[in-house]
Amino acid sequence: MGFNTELAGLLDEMAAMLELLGANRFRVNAHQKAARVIKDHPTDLSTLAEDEKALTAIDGIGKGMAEKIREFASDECLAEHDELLSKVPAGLLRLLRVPGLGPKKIKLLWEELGVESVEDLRRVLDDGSAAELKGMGAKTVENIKDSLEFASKADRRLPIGMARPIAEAMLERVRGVKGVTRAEYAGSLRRGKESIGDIDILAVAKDEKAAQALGETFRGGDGVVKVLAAGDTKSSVRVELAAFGVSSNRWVLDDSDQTVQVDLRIVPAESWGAAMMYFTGSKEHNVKLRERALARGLTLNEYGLFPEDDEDTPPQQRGVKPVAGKSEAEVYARLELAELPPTVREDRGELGLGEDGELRLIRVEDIRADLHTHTTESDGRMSLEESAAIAKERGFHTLAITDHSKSSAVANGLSVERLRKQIETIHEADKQTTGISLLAGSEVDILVDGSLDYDDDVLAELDVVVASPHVGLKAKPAQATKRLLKAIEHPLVHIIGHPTGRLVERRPGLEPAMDELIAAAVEHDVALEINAHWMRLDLRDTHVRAAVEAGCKIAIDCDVHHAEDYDNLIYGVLTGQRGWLTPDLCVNAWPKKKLHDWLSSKR
Ligand code: DGT
Ligand code: CA
Ligand code: CA
Ligand code: ZN
Repeated sequence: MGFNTELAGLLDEMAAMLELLGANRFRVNAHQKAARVIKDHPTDLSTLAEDEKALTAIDGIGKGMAEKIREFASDECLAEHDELLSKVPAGLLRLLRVPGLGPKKIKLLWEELGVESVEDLRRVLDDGSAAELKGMGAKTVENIKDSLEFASKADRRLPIGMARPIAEAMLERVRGVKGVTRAEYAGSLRRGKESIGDIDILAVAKDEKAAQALGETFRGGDGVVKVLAAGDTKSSVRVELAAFGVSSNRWVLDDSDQTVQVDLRIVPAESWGAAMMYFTGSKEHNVKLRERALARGLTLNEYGLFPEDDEDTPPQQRGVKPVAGKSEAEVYARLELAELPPTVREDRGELGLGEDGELRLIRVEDIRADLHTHTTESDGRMSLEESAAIAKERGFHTLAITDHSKSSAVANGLSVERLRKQIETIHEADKQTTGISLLAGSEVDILVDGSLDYDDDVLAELDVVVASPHVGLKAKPAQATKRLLKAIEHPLVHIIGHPTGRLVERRPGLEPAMDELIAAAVEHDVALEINAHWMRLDLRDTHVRAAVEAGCKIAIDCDVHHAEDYDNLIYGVLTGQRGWLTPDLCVNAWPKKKLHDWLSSKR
C-alpha cells in the first residue's frame, strides 16, 4: 500500500474513533475530508512532507494535517491514532463496516449495553436488549441483523465492469413492468466510478398498482437470493453475480461472496430530476449543491428545489410547489450551473466547470483509433483481419497492433525475428485494406531497470511503441518513478501503457510520483494511457485529472485481446471524464492526419 492510501486509512479510522468518543462534529469532518483529499491526491505526499507550504496549499489540508503528514512520513505512525486506539475497543472499528450501523448507533450500543464486538452485537440483537434502546426499535434491529449477515461481504466493492451488466439487466426487468414509465441507474455506477458498493435504481410508476407490481417483480426476479427491504417506495435485494453471467472467480477472495446489493427506489415523476441528482451523488457534491441553493434562498432535497422557509415539515409535505425538480437540467440551471455530467460530481471543484462556455468532456463517439491491441501472434484471441474488421465497423480510422515483446514469455512475446516478420505482414495487410489504417506496433515491456525490451534499431522500425510495465510491480515508489521516467524519456516511445499496473480491487500496482511522470510526459511529448479494461482503469481518474491539468496527452486504449474487449471503451471514457479529459488532449480522438503526424514525429 502506498503512503497516501495508508495515511488516508488511518485518518478515516481516526474520524470514526473521534465520533465514537463524542468529539465535536467539526473535528470529525476535518479528518474525513483530509482522508479523502489525501487518498485522491495524485502525488505521493511523503515527498512533500517537509514542505508545509506545498501541503497547506492543497484544499482540505491545514497546518495540523500537514504536521500529521510529516509525522507519518518520518515515524510511520501517528501518535494521536495510537492514543485513540487505546480508548476505543478494536471490535468497534469492525462494527463500522456493518451497513446501516453508523458511529452514532455503535456509540449508543457501546455505552448502554457494553457492545464491543460483532459477537456482543449478535447477543444484544438476539436477546432483545438492543430493541429496547431509545432510538433503536424492532425494525432497526431487524435491519441490523440482516446487514450483519452480509457484513463480512460488505466492504467488498465490485469492479464497474461487473456491476454494469447486472444493472442493465435489472433495468430491463424494471422497465418491462406495466405502468413503469421511467427507470435508470444512479449512484456511483452512474458516476462511472471504478468500483461499485451497491447498485441504485430509480423508477417512476404511473400509479400505486404499478408501483406494487414493480416491487414484486424486482424482489422476485431470477438471481435474487435475499430480500433486504420491501417497502412501498423502496426495495433492496442481493442478487447472485452468476445469475447475470458475470464471472467473479478471479475477483472474489471468499467463495461464498458472490452477490451484490441492488436498491430500487420509486420516485414521483415530478421529482425525477431532483431524485436522480440526490441518488446519483456523490454525497459531497450534493452537500455543495444544497449550500449553493441556500445561498440563493432555496432549499434542495430529493423531491425538488423549493423556496426556502423555516418550517419544520419538509416543503413537499406541505404542498409547496418546487421551482425546479422535473429534470436535472432544470435544477442545475436554476442554481446557475452548467448541467454537470454525473462523472464529475465528486466535489473536486466541478461547480466551476463550464462557467466560461461549453463544457465538452470526452465521449465514446469521439474515439476513432485504438493504439493498443493484441492478436494471436502473442496472447490475443483474434487474427489481425478479425480485429481490423471490428475496428472498422466501429468507425475507427486507425488500428495499431501491439503484441507483447520478447521478455513476456507467458504472453508468447515476439522475438525480434518474429516481430520483423509481423511488421511486414501488417504493412502488407494495410495496403490491401480500405477504410482503416493498420499500424505496426509493439507493447514493449519496460524492464525493471527502466530499459526497453527491444533495441532502438528495432523500435525505430515500428509505427507505434506502447511501453508498459508488467513485472516488478511491487517496487518502492522511488524506484517505480525512476523506472517509468526512463521509459518516458526514451525518444522512440509514444505511449506509456497501464502506467501503474494496478488491478481494481485486486492489486495496488506501482505508486510512482505521478506529477513527475506527467511533467516528463509533457516535456517528451509522450501520451499516458488510460487502459480501458475495467479490471485495469490505469491511469485512474485522479491521475487523469492531474495529467489534464498539466496539458499531458492521454491515450484511451482497450488493450484488446478478445472481440468483446472493444466494448470496454466506455469504462476508459468514463474514467477520462472523471479526470475532466477533453477530446483535444486525447490522441485517439484526433483526426487521422493529426494522429499519424504525431506518431511519425517520433521516427
Ligand atoms: P457506493 O454504492 O458505495 O459505490 O457509492 P454511492 O455513491 O452509490 O452511494 P450509495 O449507494 O450509498 O448512495 C447513492 C447516493 O445517494 C449517494 O451518492 C448520495 C445519496 N445518498 C445516500 N445516502 C445519503 C445520505 O445519507 N445523505 C446524503 N446527502 N446523500 C445520500
Ligand atoms: Ca451505490
Ligand atoms: Ca445504495
Ligand atoms: Zn497489452
